[in-house]
Amino acid sequence: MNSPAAAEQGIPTPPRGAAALAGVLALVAALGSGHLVAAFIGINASPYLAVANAAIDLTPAWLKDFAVDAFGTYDKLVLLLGMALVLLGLAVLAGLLSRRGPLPGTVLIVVFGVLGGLAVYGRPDLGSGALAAPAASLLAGVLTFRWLLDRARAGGFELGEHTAPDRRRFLIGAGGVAAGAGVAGLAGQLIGSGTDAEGSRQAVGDLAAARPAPPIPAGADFSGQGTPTFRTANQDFYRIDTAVIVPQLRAADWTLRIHGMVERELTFDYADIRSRPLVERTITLCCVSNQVGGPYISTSNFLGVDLGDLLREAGIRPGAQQLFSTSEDGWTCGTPLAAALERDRGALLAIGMNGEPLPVEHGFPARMVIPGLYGYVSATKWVREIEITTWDARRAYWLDRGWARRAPVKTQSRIDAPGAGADLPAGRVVVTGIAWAQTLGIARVEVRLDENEWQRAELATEVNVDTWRMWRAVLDVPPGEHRVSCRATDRSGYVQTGQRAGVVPDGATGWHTVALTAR
Ligand SMILES: Nc1nc2c(c(=O)[nH]1)N[C@H]1C(S)=C(S)[C@@H](COP(=O)(O)O)O[C@H]1N2
Ligand SMILES: [Mo]
Repeated sequence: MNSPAAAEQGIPTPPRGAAALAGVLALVAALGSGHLVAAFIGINASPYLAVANAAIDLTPAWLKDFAVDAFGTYDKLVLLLGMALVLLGLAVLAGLLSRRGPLPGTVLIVVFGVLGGLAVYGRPDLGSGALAAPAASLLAGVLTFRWLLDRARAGGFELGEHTAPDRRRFLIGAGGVAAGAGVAGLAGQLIGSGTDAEGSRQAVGDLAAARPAPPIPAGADFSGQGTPTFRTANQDFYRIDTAVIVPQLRAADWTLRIHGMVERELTFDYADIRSRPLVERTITLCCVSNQVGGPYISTSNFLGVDLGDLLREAGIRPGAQQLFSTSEDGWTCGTPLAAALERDRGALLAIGMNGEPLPVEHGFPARMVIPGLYGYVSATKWVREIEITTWDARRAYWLDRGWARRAPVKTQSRIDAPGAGADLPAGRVVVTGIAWAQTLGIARVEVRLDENEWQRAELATEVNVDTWRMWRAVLDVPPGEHRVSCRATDRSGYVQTGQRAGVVPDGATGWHTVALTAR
C-alpha cells in the first residue's frame, strides 16, 4: 500500500508489516550488539540491563515498596518484561512512522541510544569506556533500520511484477539480521557470564568453624504446626537487592579494602579471611520492606570473622561515625559505626551460610551481617569496600530514596498458622507463629480472638537474642467468623504497638491479624 503523495512522486512506500518488522529487527540488532560488546566490559554495560538498573535506582521508596509487595523477588523479572513490551511497541511505531522516509524512526532510535548511554554512564561500577556498548547498540540500530527500510522499499515490492523477488530479498535480509542479532546476543551472554562465580564457590571446599554455633535445640520451632523451620534452607532464604544480574565474583578476584578515618588502610583477600579463626553465629536477618505478617525474614548460621576485630586492626580515628560500605555492583550502605564495633553485637564479615560458602545471590564471596539492624543499613552483599567516615560525608543508596538513616529492627510478631482465610472446625485451634526483637530477645507473646482478652502463648526454646522465637497458643474458637491477632513483648518491657505504620521510612508496625471461619 502506498501513500498518495509517495505514489505521485514515484517513491515506493514499504508495506506496514515490513516497516514494523524493520523497526523490531533494528531493536533486536541494537540489543544484541550492545550485549555482545558489554560482555567484554562488564555485563551491566549492556544497554537493556543498564536501563533496567537505572529504573531501579530511580525508584522512590513508595514504588519500591509496592514492587516488592506485589511481585516479591520477581520484581526484576516483571520490570524486564515490562521494558521489553514498551520497547517492542516503540520499535513497531518507529517502523510505521518511517514508511515515507527513515528520519522519524532514526530520531527515535537515537533518542533511545542516548538514554541507554546515560544509563550506562550513570553506573557506579563502570568506567566511561563502557559507553562502547550503547554506542554499538546505537550504530547497529540505525544501520539495520535504514538498510532494512531500504530493502523493503527497493523497487516497491508490492508494485508491479517484481513483487516476489523483492519480497524475498527483504525477508532474506530480515532473516539475516535476526540471526546475526541472535548470535551476537547469545555470544555476549556466554562470554559475559564467563566469570564462573558458581564454579569458584564450588571450589572453596570446606569452611571449618573455629567456633561453631551451638546446635539448635530440639524445641526451638513448631515447624510441625505451621512455623518455619528454625534455620532457613539457603534456597528458601528471602532475597532482596537492586541487582538485575547478580554480581559474578570469583573468590580469587575478591578483596576488601578498609579505609577512611583509620590509622592504617587494610586490604584483605579471600585467603586472608578464610585462614583466620572463623566464628559461626545463628542470626535472623530481616528487611525493612517486610509488611506486618510478611515473608522477608529468615534465619541462618552465618560464618565469618568478627567485623569489629577487622576495624580495630585498622584503628578507628576519633570523630568517625559511619561505616559506609560499597558492593561490587556499586550499591552503598550506611551503618552506625558503634553497631559494628560493639563486642556483644556480633557483627560479621560473613563468607559462609548454613555450612556452605555464601550462595552467589546472598553475597559470595563475602557480605556483612549485623544483628539488630535492617538489611539495608547493615548487610552489604558482595562487599568490596568499607570506608570509615562521618554521616555528613557520605550518603548511602536508600537514604536518598526516602528511607531512614537509623533503622534498628522493630519488635514484631507474625501468625503462621492458621493461614489467613482458614476454614476450620470450631473448638480447640492451635495458633503458631514467630516473634523477634533482635539484640533484646522476646519476653512474651500474646494472642487474642476478636476483641477478647490477650492470652499468653507458649514460647519455644530460645536460641539466642538475635534470632526469631517461635510460639504456640491454643484458642477456644466458637463457630463463626473471627480474627486472631498476636503481639510480642521484648526484654526491655516494650509491648509491640498496635498502631499501623507502613514500611517507609524505617519499618512497619502493627499487630498481625488473620481472619478465619470456624464451623
Ligand atoms: N550489594 C547489595 N547488598 C544488599 C542489598 C543490595 O541491594 N545490594 N540489599 C540489602 C537489603 S535491603 C537486605 S534486606 C539484605 C537482604 O539480604 P539477602 O538477600 O541475603 O536476604 O541485603 C542487603 N544487602
Ligand atoms: Mo531490605
